[in-house]
Amino acid sequence: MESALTARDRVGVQDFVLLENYTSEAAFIENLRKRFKENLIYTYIGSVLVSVNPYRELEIYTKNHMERYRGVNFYEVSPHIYAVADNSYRSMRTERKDQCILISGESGAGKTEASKKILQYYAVTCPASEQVQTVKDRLLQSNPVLEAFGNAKTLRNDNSSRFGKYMDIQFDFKGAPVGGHIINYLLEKSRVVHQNHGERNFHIFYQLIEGGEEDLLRRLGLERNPQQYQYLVKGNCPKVSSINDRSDWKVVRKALTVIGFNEDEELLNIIASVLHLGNVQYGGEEGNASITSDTQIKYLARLLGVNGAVLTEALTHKKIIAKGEELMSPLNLEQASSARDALSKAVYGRTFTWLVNKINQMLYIGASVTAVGLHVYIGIGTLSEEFYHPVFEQFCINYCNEKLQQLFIELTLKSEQEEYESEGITWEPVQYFNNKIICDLVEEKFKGIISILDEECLRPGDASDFTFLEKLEDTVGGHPHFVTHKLADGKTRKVMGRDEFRLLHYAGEVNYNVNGFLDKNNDLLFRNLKEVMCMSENKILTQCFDREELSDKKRPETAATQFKASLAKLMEILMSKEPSYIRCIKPNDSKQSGRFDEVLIRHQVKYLGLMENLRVRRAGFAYRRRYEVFLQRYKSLCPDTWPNWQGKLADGVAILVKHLGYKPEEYKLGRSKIFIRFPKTLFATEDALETRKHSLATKLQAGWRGYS
Ligand code: AD9
Ligand code: MG
Repeated sequence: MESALTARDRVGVQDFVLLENYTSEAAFIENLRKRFKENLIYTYIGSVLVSVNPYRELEIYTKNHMERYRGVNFYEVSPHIYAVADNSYRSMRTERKDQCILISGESGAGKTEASKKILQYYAVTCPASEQVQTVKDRLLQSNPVLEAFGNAKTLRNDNSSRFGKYMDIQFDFKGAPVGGHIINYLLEKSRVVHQNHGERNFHIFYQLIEGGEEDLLRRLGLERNPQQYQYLVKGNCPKVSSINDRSDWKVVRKALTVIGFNEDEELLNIIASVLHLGNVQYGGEEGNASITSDTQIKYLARLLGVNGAVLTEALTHKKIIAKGEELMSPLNLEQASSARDALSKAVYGRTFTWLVNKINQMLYIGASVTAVGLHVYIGIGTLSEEFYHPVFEQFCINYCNEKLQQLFIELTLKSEQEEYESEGITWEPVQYFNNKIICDLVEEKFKGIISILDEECLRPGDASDFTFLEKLEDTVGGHPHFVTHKLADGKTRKVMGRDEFRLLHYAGEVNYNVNGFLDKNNDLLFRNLKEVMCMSENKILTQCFDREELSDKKRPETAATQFKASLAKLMEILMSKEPSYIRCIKPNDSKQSGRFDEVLIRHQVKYLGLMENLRVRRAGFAYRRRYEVFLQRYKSLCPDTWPNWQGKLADGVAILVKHLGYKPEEYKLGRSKIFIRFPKTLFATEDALETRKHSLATKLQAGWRGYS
């Protein structure tokens, strides 16, 4: 097939493996920059897609573009996310093997947008029947709903996903999407009660206040002014220029209908309750908190379907069981506020999980249908620490990134090795940094950071964030990837705080402040607050707060341990699939189009492990292509293979490369592919092709018709 590439598509190299100076980071970044200036935001590293956020709408996502990428090979058209989507889809259909697409990158790099483009591609290009159309619609509509409840405006991204997401789409034997499933990870619940300056709470609160109909707001007891709500004023940022809360509200309402929701009323009651809870104020004596006004309690009692007096008591007292007897012990002001906030976080967090489960029920296809799956995992967050001190959540996120990097290393190396083996080519081992040592430091049983944290969380008595830090120093102090202010000779490292520890991640160093680690890991909700919620008449909350939880004598698992377990499960799922990768890069911190901030980009290239990836990919052969594709493209350069080679493909390629003057050390012939070691060999062949085309065109212009 003739190449559909234009001269503009060829700015720089469209696959980094073709970079002459492939170990040079400067050359790598220069290639990205050149292409970015031409709005060529996509570039490959072999089969990995690197994407730079353009921060402007490009005309590259039209239906025509979708058509252009259907059924074509990577090299025939310019790099595009549709090529990745199409390739995974085709491999799934032809090889009947589960695929997964892993999308990673820092906050604002374009992960969510990338996943939407993939979904849209399938929605448009996959076959559909009426029933399938419903699944497609629901899949597409699950996005605005999840974004309303799980996304928020942060300093880095006006629409930042504050949770990790794993989405699974199932296809039937005809290749039509017939079902789906979503798993959510690590919602940033603390945002419900606190936001940094310039940031907002989750979108849904503002959408409801700005867009909610008059009657609805009256019923919920809400005012049309976000500034009235304690949970919405912390970041001092009620409006965002790129967001229209009012029209988004309409979109979300419609999406809920398409998905097939009928618990709207209960859901909105919960959202309003969280706002009312935030306005519950405490007064009274220092050691004995009382609620200053019962306005909120009245609304809460009605909206949550609980008894107001019982709720009031639970918000000001703690139930303790001493010698088999239940006692109510009063809370002081600080304890009461944090009990209230814990309740808000629990209610919101569990409602979010309920929402995901509800969407899953609507996407469920029934166990009887056999289907192959395509999975999209969208990684969470970032390693950087420019804007705030990394805390517990960041620790979890970076741990997740370490695990994903490990998966990436294992799978990339594995697939390289497998390809060489299946092609009958000798495997050449590649040196690389294996970050397993860091994963172990975090997750190892008994000795890892999570185990030590859990131990401190369970220890009664004087356990605190500081004793946790001390234990860390005692246990992992000598680990090559762990650092604190203490030096081996007993002196102090001045650049580090006494409440911090530093981890040397594969991508760079991060200092974590231990403040709040124990509380967040415990994620405790006082028993009497749980009891109140278990008595709720709100249909959603009865599913979120299970009475069994109260009778369970065992301590609930800590947040970090739960996360570790869900990550392990995720890794297991991903390991069994054929992976594709999309690595997203954010070009600048000001969300501007056209600005290429080299320092920021270099940092991301490093922590995404792109140079390492390129090195692995190039360690053996820069370039490989199936015989038929290679022959088709270059056969005109050799009289023996032109116009049609009749013999075996491998023989044709052997004759062709001999004619082109390839030296034996420059290439190898496998079972179905040719492997070329250096890009310059291929470039020379490409040049020969160009020259030939050019001379042919000149001859044609001169009226010469014959050709031999
Ligand atoms: V976060 O970790 O959830 O905070 P993401 O998901 O990586 O982050 P997102 O996809 O939300 O980032 O992209 C941020 C913004 O960049 C979007 O709201 C768009 O305005 C912009 N963006 C991202 N990708 C594209 C694109 N392909 N074309 C145009 C884009 N704009
Ligand atoms: Mg996102």
